[in-house]
Order: sequence, then structure tokens, then C-alpha cells
Amino acid sequence: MADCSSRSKLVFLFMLIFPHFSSLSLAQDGLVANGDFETRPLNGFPSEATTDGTIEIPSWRTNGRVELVASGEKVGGGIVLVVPRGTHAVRLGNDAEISQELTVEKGSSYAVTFSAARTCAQLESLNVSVPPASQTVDLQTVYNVQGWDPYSISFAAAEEKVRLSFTNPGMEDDPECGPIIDDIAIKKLQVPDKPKDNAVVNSGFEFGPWMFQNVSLGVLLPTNLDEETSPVPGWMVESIRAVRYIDSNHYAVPEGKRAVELVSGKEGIISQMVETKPDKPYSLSFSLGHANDKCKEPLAVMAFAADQAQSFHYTPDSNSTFQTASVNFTAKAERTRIAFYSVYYNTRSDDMSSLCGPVVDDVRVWFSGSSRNEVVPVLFGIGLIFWAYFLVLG
Ligand SMILES: *[C@@H]1O[C@H](CO)[C@@H](O)[C@H](O)[C@H]1NC(C)=O
Ligand SMILES: *[C@@H]1O[C@H](CO)[C@@H](O)[C@H](O)[C@H]1NC(C)=O
Ligand SMILES: *[C@@H]1O[C@H](CO)[C@@H](O)[C@H](O)[C@H]1NC(C)=O
Ligand SMILES: *[C@@H]1O[C@H](CO)[C@@H](O)[C@H](O)[C@H]1NC(C)=O
Ligand SMILES: [Ca+2]
Repeated sequence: MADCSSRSKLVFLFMLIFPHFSSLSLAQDGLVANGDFETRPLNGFPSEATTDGTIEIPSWRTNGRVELVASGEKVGGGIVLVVPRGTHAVRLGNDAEISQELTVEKGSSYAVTFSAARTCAQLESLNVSVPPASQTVDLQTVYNVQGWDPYSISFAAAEEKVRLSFTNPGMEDDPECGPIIDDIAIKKLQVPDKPKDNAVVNSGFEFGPWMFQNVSLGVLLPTNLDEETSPVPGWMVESIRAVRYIDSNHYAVPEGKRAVELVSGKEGIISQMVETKPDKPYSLSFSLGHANDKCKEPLAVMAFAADQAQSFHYTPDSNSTFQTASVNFTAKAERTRIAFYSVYYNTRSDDMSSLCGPVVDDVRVWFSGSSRNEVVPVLFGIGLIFWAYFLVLG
């Protein structure tokens, strides 16, 4: 009897604790479960050829032709598969999908970082979705001579449990074609404070997606027109091609630990809508730098603020990797668009094919009118209050 009741107490306790357990196991920043596809399936990796049966990929749900591939493997046309990191990755055939459920904080925004490579077809793309949101990431442009790149997209968590899925929407003739993905990581995005003396949010690009310490390729930010959910809060990528988010571990960064490198010429535009007062004078300033990635000069950016557009060539002082540039403008509305693109299409001087470009960081917009007009009425007001005070006392 005593045994039985203590057991039911235990079960009851367990039931009390368990819901807490599940809400506690929030997705941590970094790789998702088996996000690098290096966890050995129960019946071995396909390359070990121990069985003919279908291979389950631990922690992932699959649909359609999803294959675990190993580095050095070849596909139809003799193309050697590129595996971003480690030994294994997955390849998605036509319409194939992999997905994983994540426990997240409802209402928060998250960035998803993943590495992707296209195989044989030119027009490969990936549909990354966290319902109800989805985004198609174009893999046509190979930004890097290594043949793969990390990308980041973001989503706002509508529920506590969300399903992150990657689909190949392609319909290629060759079933052996289809994108390869690897290193899937997540990071909860913090909302940057609004600085008092600067209208630009996340002005130094310090808030952004997960970056792997030992990956030197930065993270590409593809088209993102939704300023509310951006992997780099506050900033939008308005163009069809990407800009690169870079870190100070591997690149020269003008301020802090992060910045953006404009790698897509006029087709890679990063922008922000900043709060302004109509008809008031403002200044926009920013750091224009070289990423120290063997990018072949000349480097130049076009900077936009309201109706002003001005290009700046990178000509730093001898010892510096960046300089400061500024544009004066008059705001026309409550919100003013500031934007940057690279004037040139640059490549690295060592491999002549990896895309690179000027670095932008530390972007500031401030009211530049004479402050006297603002201060005098305030002082005058304070004076009046003093007068009234003495009059009442007297
Ligand atoms: C991407 O996938 C999601 C979920 O599978 C789907 O709802 C959405 O329509 C797809 N988007 C595109 C552009 O194919
Ligand atoms: C990157 O670092 C992790 C741990 O810090 C290590 O397990 C992994 O092998 C490294 N990858 C490469 C390509 O160096
Ligand atoms: C550049 O750096 C060197 C060594 O750090 C220093 O001696 C030199 O004065 C610097 N030149 C300028 C123009 O700052
Ligand atoms: C911008 O305006 C300020 C005065 O508000 C002036 O000192 C500065 O030289 C101007 N800068 C440019 C680049 O015109
Ligand atoms: Ca920075």
C-alpha cells in the first residue's frame, strides 16, 4: 500500500516537473541537434555501405530524396561534392525536405545560420521556412572559391514550438543535383537599444546571426525586406544579391567585432529607415574600410541619405584599414532611408574569383542644426518657473 501511494506521488511529481522540463529545453545558441550531420545513424553512414535500407538522419525528419553525403563523393557529372565542414552533410533532391522542431521563446526573433553549396545545376535554391514565414535563398551566385557559403535568415517565433525546414523547390532533370546543406545553427536575437545621439539602430552591426569561430567566410545576408525581423536587427538587404556579415576574428573590422562587407557591387544594398524630423538638417557618417581579405582595390561605396547620394573612394591614412566618411542631408519625412552599395565589383587578388568589397561600419545619423534654437526656449522656460516661484514666495 505504502509503496503504491509513494509511486503515484512520484508519477504526480514527475507530471508536475515534466512540462517545466520541456519549456526549459529552449533551443540554445549554436548548432541545432545534429545540425552538422555528424551524428552516426543507427545503421551507419551510407558511405560505410553496411546496409541497403533507408538511412535515418538522427534528430531530423525527412521527406523525399534526402541523402547523407560525405566529402569527396562524386555525383553524376563527375562533380566532387563539396561538404562545408566536417565529413558529412545532406543533399536535398527535387522537392525533398528536412525539418526539425525547435522549442523557442514565443514572440522573440531568431536568426538561422546554415552553410549551403549548389551542386550541378545553375539555378539551385533553398526554401527555408518556419511557418508561417518562409524565404527562398538563391544559391546561383557562388560568392566564394571554396564553393560554399554560410547564409542567415531570420524569423519571429509565433509559437513555442516551431518547425524549421529546408526544402529544395527545384525540379531538375538530374536527380543527383540539388543543394547541399550543413552546419545549421540558431541564435536568439537581442533587440538593440536606441542610442540617444544616433538615429541608427544597431549602428555598428554588433547584433547579428550566429557565426562559427573557425569559419572564415563570414555569413551572407540574402534579400530581406522585412525590417521587423532581420538577422541583423534594424537593417534590410534590399537587393537580389547578398552582402556579407563579417567578424573581427577573420577580417579587419573598423569598430567592435562585426561589420558588413559589400560584396555584390550595385546589386548588394543594405539599408535602414531612421527616425528623423521633416525639414531638419542631419549628418550621416560611417566608417569605410578594407576587410584585409586581399580584396583588389579600388574600393568605393555609394551612400544614400534622403535625396543625397554620394560616392566615397577608399583612401585611408597609411596605417589604417578604414576612414570616416560623411554626408549632410535635410530630412523630408518622419523616416529617412539610408543605404549603401559598392560602386565596383571586386574580387580577391589571390584567387580572382571570390567576391569581396568595401566594409561599412559605425553608421551614425544625427541632427546637425544649430542647437541654440532648441536650448534657448528651454532656458527661458526654466527662468519663468523661477520667477513664478519667487513671486509666489514673496
Ligand atoms: C516554402 O515552404 C513552405 C513550407 O514548406 C511553403 O509553405 C512555402 O509556400 C514555400 N515557399 C516557396 C516560395 O516555395
Ligand atoms: C571548429 O571548431 C570545433 C570546436 O571548436 C571543432 O570541433 C571543429 O573540428 C573545428 N572545425 C574545423 C574545420 O576546424
Ligand atoms: C604607422 O605605424 C608605425 C608602426 O606602428 C609607426 O611607427 C608610424 O608612425 C605610423 N605611421 C602613421 C602615419 O601613423
Ligand atoms: C556638414 O555640415 C556641418 C555643419 O552642420 C559642416 O561643418 C560640415 O563641413 C558639413 N559636411 C559636409 C561633408 O558637407
Ligand atoms: Ca562594428
